[in-house]
Amino acid sequence: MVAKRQHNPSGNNDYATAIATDGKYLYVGGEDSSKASWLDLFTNSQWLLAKIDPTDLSILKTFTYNPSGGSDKIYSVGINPTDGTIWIVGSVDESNIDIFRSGCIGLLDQSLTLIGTKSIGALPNPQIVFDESSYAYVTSPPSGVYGGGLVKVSPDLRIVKTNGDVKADKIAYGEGYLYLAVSAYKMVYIGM
Ligand SMILES: [Ca+2]
Ligand SMILES: [Ca+2]
Repeated sequence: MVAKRQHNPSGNNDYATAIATDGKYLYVGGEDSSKASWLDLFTNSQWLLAKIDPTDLSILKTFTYNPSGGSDKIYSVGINPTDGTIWIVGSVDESNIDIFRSGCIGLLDQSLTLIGTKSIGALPNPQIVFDESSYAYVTSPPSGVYGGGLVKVSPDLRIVKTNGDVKADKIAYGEGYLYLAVSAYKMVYIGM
């Protein structure tokens, strides 16, 4: 290992769950529990994105977003190849009941100023990829007893197409095709 940098925003559990680069900086996304307290049983976490200098791993800037009073986290970070905007996708867990979690996109400029957000419905574990026209594709595997799917989003944050039949854990794009990695799920019925 050449270098290491730790960032510990709270005394509770914090997670780094996503990383991307625009060729100049690193962007690491995750979950920051600094908003949580014993009053809400440590469930009020928020999205955290850190902009990092790759030469010394120093943290240049951080961005937090707390869309609900529940557990919220970034699952994936993508860089728009055309304009360099930073797209963070993650979960919103208003109820703290797993099956009701939803997904959201946050769109930021390179100084980590929030340009806009877009709810993507029941896609709580979203992963993002771009095509060469800078359209984003966001997919999520099934969660709980429902959820998951695929949405195509325009560079100005409009949902242009949805496909509820495609539910994937990870996604890649190349030469006009989307490539999806999917786990096999098995429903477990207790007491039946
Ligand atoms: Ca911590
Ligand atoms: Ca929260």
